[in-house]
Amino acid sequence: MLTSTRFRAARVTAAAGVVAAAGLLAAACGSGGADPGTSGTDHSGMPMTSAAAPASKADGMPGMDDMPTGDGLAAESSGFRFVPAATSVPAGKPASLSFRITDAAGKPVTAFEPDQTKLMHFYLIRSDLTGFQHVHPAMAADGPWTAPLAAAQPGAYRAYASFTAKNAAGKPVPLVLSQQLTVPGDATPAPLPPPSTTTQADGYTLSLGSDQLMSGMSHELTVTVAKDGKPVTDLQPYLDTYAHLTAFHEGDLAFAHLHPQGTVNGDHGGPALTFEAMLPKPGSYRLFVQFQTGGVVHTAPATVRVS
Ligand SMILES: [Cu+2]
Repeated sequence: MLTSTRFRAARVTAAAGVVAAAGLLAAACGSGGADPGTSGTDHSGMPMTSAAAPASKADGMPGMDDMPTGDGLAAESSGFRFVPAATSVPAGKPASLSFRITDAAGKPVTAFEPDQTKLMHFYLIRSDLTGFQHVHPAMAADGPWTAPLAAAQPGAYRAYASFTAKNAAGKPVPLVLSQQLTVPGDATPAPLPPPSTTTQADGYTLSLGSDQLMSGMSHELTVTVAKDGKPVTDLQPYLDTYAHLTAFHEGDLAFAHLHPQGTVNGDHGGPALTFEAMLPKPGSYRLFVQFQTGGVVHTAPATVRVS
């Protein structure tokens, strides 16, 4: 565990920028546990897997072969680059982050295809796997996107843009790209909660299938939703599914998006939701299960261990 004193050594300011933060955090690396240290390190990438690209699109998808990274840690892939307009957002109040997706020529991309009903999915996670946000930015006609962010606590974050852009040949290219983002101030790290097969959100209890997950292998992961001890059967469609599941790998913040199986049919989802889980590397992941009832989106976090 990292002490708060050591973590404060990583106090970051907008002026210091993410480069300094990365160095300090990397220097604090190696103490294991919930150490947020390696979040600043860059990654050379993993083979493309269905965990980071929409599985439904990966099937027979032209152009998938040349995708160099599948863990969402690269800022650039297949000629597309995620370019935030700022490296920090202020702490403790709602903020917006502007960014562009640029092509190989550095020009803003404006041709996108919807995935799960949205042209752009944007995620934020702090290095200790807290502070999760999932929002849907709006694009101006000439390319810039604006992500509306809720108030964030200080710390070193990673911001992910998940989208399907059309390349010069008009072919859709599904990508997850990310960059570091700083929220200035004294950061207090939270230890990663231990693995658990149950979690709560807004009065709902979610039970996770207890099968041992193994890295690099596809598993069925079942999440069962109950309220007051009774199975829930009134889940509403959310982004064309009954649940949306995002996962982040402890340490490097590698990204994985797990896809629910089955189709949506009215406000009758639940109680069991089945995902195709393909988590590319061993270690701990923090999962964020999002589902909707009564017009409200609920977010339930859980830690899972992958061997
Ligand atoms: Cu989304």
